[in-house]
Amino acid sequence: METLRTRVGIVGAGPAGLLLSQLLHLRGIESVVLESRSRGYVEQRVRAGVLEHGIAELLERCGAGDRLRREGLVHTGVELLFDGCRHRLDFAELTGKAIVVYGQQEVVKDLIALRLGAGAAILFEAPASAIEGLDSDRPSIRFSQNGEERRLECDVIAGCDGFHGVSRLAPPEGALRLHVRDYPYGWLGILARVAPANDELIYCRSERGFALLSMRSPEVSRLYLQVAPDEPLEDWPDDRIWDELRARLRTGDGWTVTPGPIFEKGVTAMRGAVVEPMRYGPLFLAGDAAHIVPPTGAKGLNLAAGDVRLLAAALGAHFEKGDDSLLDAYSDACLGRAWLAEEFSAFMTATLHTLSGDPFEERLAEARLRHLVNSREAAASLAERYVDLNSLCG
Ligand code: RFL
Ligand code: PHB
Repeated sequence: METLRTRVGIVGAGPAGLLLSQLLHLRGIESVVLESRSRGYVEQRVRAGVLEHGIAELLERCGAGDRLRREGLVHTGVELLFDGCRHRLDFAELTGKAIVVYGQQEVVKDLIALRLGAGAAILFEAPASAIEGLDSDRPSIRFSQNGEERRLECDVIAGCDGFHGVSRLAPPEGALRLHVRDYPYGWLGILARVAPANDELIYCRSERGFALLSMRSPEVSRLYLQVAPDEPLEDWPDDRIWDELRARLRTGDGWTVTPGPIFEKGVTAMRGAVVEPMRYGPLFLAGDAAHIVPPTGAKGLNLAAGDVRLLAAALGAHFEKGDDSLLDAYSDACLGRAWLAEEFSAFMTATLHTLSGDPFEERLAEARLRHLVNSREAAASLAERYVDLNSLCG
């Protein structure tokens, strides 16, 4: 079997794996990225859209900011819509910071172009099948490419292969613990070729269920509807989606969303999960491989970026100075942030979704929303976590 060698073997070319390889490159540390899918597939996969203040800055600082600066939409607030009224949370005033709305697949395209432009090894259509030797000083990743089995020997392995990858399952049974919460909700998400009906995101709680108005550009709207986790997509022809969005996103003053041609739709079940610890010997988990959050808080991509920022700094100290203190602190530092994000995402989900079947819970959520728009402290607490949760954990 052909064996390759590198310092850091990275499994997965999502935002976590690609950003890690760029941050390591800037420190002069060589890596190889293995990705099971094709380049076209990962560049087209529609997912997140909100970058925290500090994560947008990180992308700029690491050289992936050209298009982000030109095309990213800087938002200094979001709106909450409930009881038929819109209420603005002014992030600029509450935190002095802003978010950037920029599609995850654009971040992925920018990072791939940057890495390949610098001659990096990103092997597409090269799925990892096993991680071996974690208890030895020669860990390796077994993968296939063009029908041939290969092995990548590494000093360190970064498991950035998402929640359904192989890395999380590689340590011996019982070494890692998985905490899971399944939410009784799903999101039906669409992309439509129509100007967003508002300049900023609108998170809406209605008696018909949650809805979210977001966007990708001045011409493309991104919208979501709360549905059942196993909702059949076939039950949602375009007209029904627009009717439901208009029924939920409606205000007393006649404002509503504008329909347009839908060119992408999908349903995602909502789940929270955290793996503890995020390290086993030379294997370090990062991003969705270690934790997932329901999308209501817009945290998944931002947590992934926060993990690899720490991991890159820790690997820098390890390879440059033989100092392992940051590597040893990696799991605890990331888990502190991951649980803060789980708590925030659970709070946003419980506050904005309806139809829980529990009238007491529904009244609590309504009370929380009223408190948010009447108390500067409550609004500021949401704002600081929405805009820059990563900065709250060092
Ligand atoms: P990814 O993006 O899943 O990438 C993992 C990569 O690993 C590859 N892979 C393998 N490669 C080689 N060998 C194997 N055996 C492999 N197994 C898997 C996969 O093909 C893939 O390319 O994980 P990463 O990099 O950790 O990034 C995490 C983010 O993708 C995720 O957290 C966000 O998309 C979550 N999320 C949001 N996050 C935000 O910060 N802000 C948002 O506004 C936001 N909105 C969302 C979201 C996720 C959503 N869905 C679809 C779950 C909205 C939605 C609807
Ligand atoms: C998105 O634009 O895709 C998006 C925005 C905010 C969220 C989740 C997704 O909370």
